[in-house]
Amino acid sequence: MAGKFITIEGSEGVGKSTNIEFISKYLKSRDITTLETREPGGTKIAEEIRQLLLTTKGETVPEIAELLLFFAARSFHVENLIKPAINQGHYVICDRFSDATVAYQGYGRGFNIQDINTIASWVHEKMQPDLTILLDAPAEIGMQRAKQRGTMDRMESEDISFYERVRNGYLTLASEHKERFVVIDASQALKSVQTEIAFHLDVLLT
Ligand code: T5A
Repeated sequence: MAGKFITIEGSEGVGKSTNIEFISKYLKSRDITTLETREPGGTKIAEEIRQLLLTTKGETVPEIAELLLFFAARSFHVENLIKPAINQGHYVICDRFSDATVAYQGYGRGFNIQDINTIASWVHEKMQPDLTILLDAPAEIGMQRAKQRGTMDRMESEDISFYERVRNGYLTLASEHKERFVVIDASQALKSVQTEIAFHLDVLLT
């Protein structure tokens, strides 16, 4: 039996990594085989592209190069890891996917959303997540949490207005794709966030 594809999205520091761990444990406790992965990254080559994306090496990173590198990494990830794992019956839990490109490079940087959707369709055709959990919180809260956690990478060094556009972009995506998106208030206590996540996982499993 084919598995499922669950993505977790949201701006910086909203709690994606923390909650992927929770989702994985929750599903495993129901005898489901899971695979946790992330974007950019997930395979050897995609992780190398991640390093290129999150640092500058002293060069300007053209926005178009950034956009194409996210999709290049995604192509390796989809073909070498995500598709084979789903076909083997795993529940793949992925920290970000193409919605992140729409939110960050589309709403954040200003690339045309339809152009991004066209590239996405070249990279993964009609493949979409079965469930997308959007952790939503004001940009200041996420940035504050991310700062407390350690040093900031290239993508975490934008003005606050950039992350506000990203947040609004995600909320727009959620309203346009209600069939797969659930929005959870990530500014609440972690326990409340996880109670809501468990509810939506139960819906997916029924
Ligand atoms: N990107 C990515 C694009 O621009 N386009 C794309 O197409 C893709 C795929 C990736 C960067 O690349 C960009 C987006 C990103 O800028 P990343 O490191 O993978 O970078 O992603 P980040 O969002 O930067 O991941 P973070 O690790 O910063 O955030 P998380 O995973 O959302 O947050 P997490 O779980 O590490 O939590 C942060 C802190 O908050 C606490 C945690 O304990 C932790 O200390 N926390 C809470 N505290 C209180 N209450 C809660 N409810 C809490 N939940 C978590």
